[in-house]
Amino acid sequence: MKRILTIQDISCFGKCSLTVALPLLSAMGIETAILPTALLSTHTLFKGFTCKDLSDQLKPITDHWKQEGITFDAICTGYLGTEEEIDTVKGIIEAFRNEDTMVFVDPAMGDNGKLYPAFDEHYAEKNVELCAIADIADPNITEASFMTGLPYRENYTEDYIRDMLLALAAFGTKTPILTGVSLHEGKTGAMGYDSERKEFFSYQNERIPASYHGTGDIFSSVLAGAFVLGADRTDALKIAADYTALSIAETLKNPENPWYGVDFEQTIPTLVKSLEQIAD
Ligand code: PXL
Repeated sequence: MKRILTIQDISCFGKCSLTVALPLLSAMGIETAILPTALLSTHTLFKGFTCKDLSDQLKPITDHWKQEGITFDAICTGYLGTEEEIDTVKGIIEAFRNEDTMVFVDPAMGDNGKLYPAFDEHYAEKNVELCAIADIADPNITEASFMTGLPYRENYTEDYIRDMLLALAAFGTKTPILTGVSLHEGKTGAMGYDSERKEFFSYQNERIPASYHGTGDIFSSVLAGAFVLGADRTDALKIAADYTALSIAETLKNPENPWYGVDFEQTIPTLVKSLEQIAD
């Protein structure tokens, strides 16, 4: 069985980060270790959330794992709290990485042209260092714009997305993947750039007119899981984008409290079935 380590906060209510990554990766048949970076009452778009920083726990926990000889096929990072924490997480990646470890970075820090309330531009710049050591980094256009300095646009051409991917690859990311990319009217999806083969790739599905918190976390977890299970980039993108869209459609059926997060639970059987398309 493959084994993944996922490093991000645990928001006790309001499905995102670890409460999304752990169930999804487990459902995909991947052993999942978690490293919670902070403990929040809810995600940060609720008013009055509590937050207990757990940064001082990261080194003792991972030192213990080292002593136990624990290894990972992949390491994924998501929402982190502070610039110092990014340094700690970089150290953990270096300590556990070997030539076969896949490193996935989702520099979760903003959406719709704005950073989340806990972050500023320095924090965004610091994320470049994390993306630089990633095999795959999957920011949305907002996050990529804050990291690359390219302007944030809601209406754009494919060339704008290509330029952004090349700017991300210039940081050192092997395969940057931009999420929330609409290349055709009424469609949305993702576009990536394989910097070793110098090839762009993309996947688009129907755009569902709704946007929820935690959608990026769903996409990132499933994408990482699919790659770890051996999917090629085309299949991984399709599996992650289709499952994200399906979960959004499911959430639309229940219009109350949309900020509670995406109703991904009911659609897990479809996710598991979709893994059959990964060639042996
Ligand atoms: O979904 C990203 C995310 C994760 N964790 C926390 C958040 C957010 C987005 O706001 O606040 C705590």
